[in-house]
Amino acid sequence: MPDSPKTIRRGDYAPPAFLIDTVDLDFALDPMATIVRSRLAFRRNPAAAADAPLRLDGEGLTLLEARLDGEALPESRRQLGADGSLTITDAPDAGILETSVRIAPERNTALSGLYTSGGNFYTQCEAEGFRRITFFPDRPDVMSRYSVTITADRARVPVLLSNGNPDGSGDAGEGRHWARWVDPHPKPSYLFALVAGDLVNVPDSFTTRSGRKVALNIWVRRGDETRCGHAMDSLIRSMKWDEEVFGLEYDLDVFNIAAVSDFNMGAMENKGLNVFNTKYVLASPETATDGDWQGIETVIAHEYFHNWTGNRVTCRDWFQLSLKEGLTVFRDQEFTADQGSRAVKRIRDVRGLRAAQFPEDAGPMAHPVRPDSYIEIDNFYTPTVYQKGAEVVRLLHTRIGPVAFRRGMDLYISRNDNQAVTIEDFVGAMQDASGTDLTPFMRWYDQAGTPELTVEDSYDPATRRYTLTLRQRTPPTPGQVEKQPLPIPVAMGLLDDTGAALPTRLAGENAAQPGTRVLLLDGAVQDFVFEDVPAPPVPSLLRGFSAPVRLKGVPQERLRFLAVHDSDPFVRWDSGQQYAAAFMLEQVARVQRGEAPGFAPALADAVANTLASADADPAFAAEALVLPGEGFLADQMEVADPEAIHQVRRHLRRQIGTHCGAALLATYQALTETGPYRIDGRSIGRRSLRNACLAYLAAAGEDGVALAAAQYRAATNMTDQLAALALLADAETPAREAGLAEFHAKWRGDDLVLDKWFSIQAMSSRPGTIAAVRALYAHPDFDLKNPNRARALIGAFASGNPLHFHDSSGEGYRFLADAVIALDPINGQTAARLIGPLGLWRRQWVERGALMRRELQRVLDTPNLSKGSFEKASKALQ
Ligand code: B3K
Ligand code: ZN
Repeated sequence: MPDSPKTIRRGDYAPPAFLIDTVDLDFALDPMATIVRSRLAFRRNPAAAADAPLRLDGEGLTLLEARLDGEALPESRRQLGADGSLTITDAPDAGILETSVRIAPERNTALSGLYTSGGNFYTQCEAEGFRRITFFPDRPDVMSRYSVTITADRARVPVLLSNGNPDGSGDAGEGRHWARWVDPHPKPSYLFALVAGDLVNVPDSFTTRSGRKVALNIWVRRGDETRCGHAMDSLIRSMKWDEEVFGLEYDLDVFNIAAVSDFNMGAMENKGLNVFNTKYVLASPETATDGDWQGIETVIAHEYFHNWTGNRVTCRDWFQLSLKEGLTVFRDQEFTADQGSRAVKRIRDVRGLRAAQFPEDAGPMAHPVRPDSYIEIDNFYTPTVYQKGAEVVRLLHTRIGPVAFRRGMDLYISRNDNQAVTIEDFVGAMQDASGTDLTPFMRWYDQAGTPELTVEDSYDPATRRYTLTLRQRTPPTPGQVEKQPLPIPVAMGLLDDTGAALPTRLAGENAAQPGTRVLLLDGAVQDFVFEDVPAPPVPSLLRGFSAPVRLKGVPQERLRFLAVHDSDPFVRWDSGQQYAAAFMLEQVARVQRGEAPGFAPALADAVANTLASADADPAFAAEALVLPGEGFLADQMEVADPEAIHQVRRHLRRQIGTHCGAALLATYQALTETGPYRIDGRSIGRRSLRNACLAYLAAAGEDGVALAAAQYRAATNMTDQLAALALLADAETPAREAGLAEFHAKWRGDDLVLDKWFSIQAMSSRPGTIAAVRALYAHPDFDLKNPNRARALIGAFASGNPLHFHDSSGEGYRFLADAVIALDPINGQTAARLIGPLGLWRRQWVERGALMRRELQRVLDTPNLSKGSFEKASKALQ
């Protein structure tokens, strides 16, 4: 990087100089030379400085022609900047600007802007991809009405799609045809989409509650039509749910989804034309795991819900990203919770938050939910903006209650419809609808780091008073050393020594409250005094994970008690996990002292109890059976020890598998499915419980491994087949090579399934895995240009295999850096996203940390590094 790329700061926001009321686009599609003609009706923004020039973003565009109010613009009146932008000098206060540019979609490997995949055309414009298609003020606070005409070869490109409603089509002569689309709703440029090619559609329809019939289509490659049923079903359920729960109805005549196998992320909510990674559309029992089915439901819902939270009401600038993302994740979480088990959904979401967001918040890339600055906005589509952002929305929901929250949503939408707004507008609507002062909650958006919550308590038998002292502290994060206390809603209850709930009455209250109540901790330390408590109670805190904090220091015996007795399923699950984690960390310390790890009979008892009552809720039982992951344990340690953690976890899995072998086998056998594959929550739960049992049995020894091999051969669905193959991939057995070879031969024609084959090998704990990963990188089926494939190998290894990634030779780090350096010039966005694991060097031993830094420096020293990779590597080194 010759010059350091520019940092964009939130405080520097200024309104756009010009607004664009209408955009008429005309595409003549061709893989190597697409011509994009644009007609913009512009006018000076009354809210901006009166002398600012008309500046349009552009990137990699070849300008063919520019006309202002019908006249060709002389070169003296237009400047092409080094950054690719186009500036018009002495622009009138209003007028028509026409430009014509040439682009080459076939050469676009960055998959941002207009690109081809498998010979078809697709776009991706969020965050700043529209400028790679045409000159435009490419920022979300410029909202315009679009009409789009597409012309292409009829035989090769029979389907022509864009946003909004269809508005005519016809013959264009010379074997070409055209179609026109009009979107009646003003939108920012990042929501523009075009999809064209040889695609087939799976049609359906939805009638809105006001009686409008909406045509639904999922567009896929020929041959994939049979795998769209679940996506369509999820879409229809999402549309209905948003009407019922939020009163929000769809607002166009058509809703199109197009699936593409080359895509930088999961999916994109373009108005009326969502573009999806095939991973989140295509599913059949033979090819998709239960996790994939659930992922499809979540992502379909998420993108659909953006139609209101994101599209109709959008973000003023990219610092407000969580305004649409945190809120929309909250909405998709609520949707899924309503479809099945709310408790299991909450457990999974918290597991995900702790696995991805907590480490981010404790590392060099820690940033507030609303960041203060960025170099490349694509780097900020993070677990903090999405998942922690959703937790902050949930805090508000908990604080003001569901009725006021719904009123707040109505108010937010009615006040801000068709506008680009800020997080203050959202919190302000919630405040006005609830009559509660929510200004202190803004700190959750602007302060980075995960607060630690500690508890002390005391009981006075003479006065029958019980005092709960809650304390909070947020550790410093880069650039934010001083932290303020946050308002933390703590959902809680008190239990007597039999586990029965005690009614609670705080000093000053007239009546006792039964069940769960919410305490608001809003200072650094606060006492909550409960009256009339008959005996020393056990507090159950943070029910339902009422705030994204680390609850610390709860004694082991209380955790054991809560794991069995609490009425709140989240606290039962979490207490079990915290108990196991504390025990495992003690064993890690033993291993570090050169001693053998021990075993706690309490863990075997817990497994036995879980199995005994598993039938009531198999999905919950499966969650409770799984030991805390290696990453979660590493995140609890000041300085991680990946080898010792792996050794302890492996040891405990073997011990549990041995001690509880009979019960595990009995449960395993009782859950063997006979009927057809079903995708309801209970069937999924039964499969995950059965596979959790199998994992323990395989850890215990040969018989279990043989059982896995048998399951692999007999499986009729991908969930069971892959679960068994992953166990084999970790074991020393001839069934391993045979299984992997057979799987590859069977699925080599199916990209999404083949990704799984790469991932399970990348995550294997066997010795020699790094060499195996290098060999897979050179495999003929590996394709660095395909983001799914790159993530399936490189991402799975770096994020999902701490044991080998942190190999003391530094080979794991070197592999990752090599891959990032190779990928960066092809697709900087996907390369930058892979860098993260190298950033956690401070949490490793000094020697390892030095090796990690060396690789980061090697990335940073690469000539012409993308600004996204520059930002990630340089921040990681700080
Ligand atoms: N809004 C898109 C993400 C775009 C990422 C750009 N680098 C998907 C989503 O959150 O719904
Ligand atoms: Zn989103």
